[in-house]
Amino acid sequence: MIAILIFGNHATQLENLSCYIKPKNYKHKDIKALSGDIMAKITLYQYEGCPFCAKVRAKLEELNLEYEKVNVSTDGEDETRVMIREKSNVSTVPVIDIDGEFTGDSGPIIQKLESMG
Ligand SMILES: N[C@@H](CCC(=O)N[C@@H](CS)C(=O)NCC(=O)O)C(=O)O
Repeated sequence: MIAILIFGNHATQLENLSCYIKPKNYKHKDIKALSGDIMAKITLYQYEGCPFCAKVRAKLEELNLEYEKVNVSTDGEDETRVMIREKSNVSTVPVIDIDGEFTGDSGPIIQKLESMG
């Protein structure tokens, strides 16, 4: 059994130790957050009522990943729609941007998120 006392700056040392202390059922995200790493920036381009988008939102929440939602226009010629189509090569929503890497289609998006969890 190891007892750790935290006084002031010693909290930082504890954060560093988090690389080695992996509690049961830890999530990679928790360890990254504890160790002070920068989390991936995730933006989901979606329609609120789209079932494929709902599947992706559910996965993001299940994995406890923070993300920003952008509700896009139904107009395929809208500026944001054109941008996500060009970057993902997919003309439907959902499209996800993970640190500048765009992925479309709920199946591949979910696979990608699971690989990060
Ligand atoms: N196979 C795609 C299907 C996605 C899809 O059909 N999305 C609809 C909205 S629910 C869409 O974007 N339709 C074209 C449009 O509204 O411009 C996926 O799983 O993500």
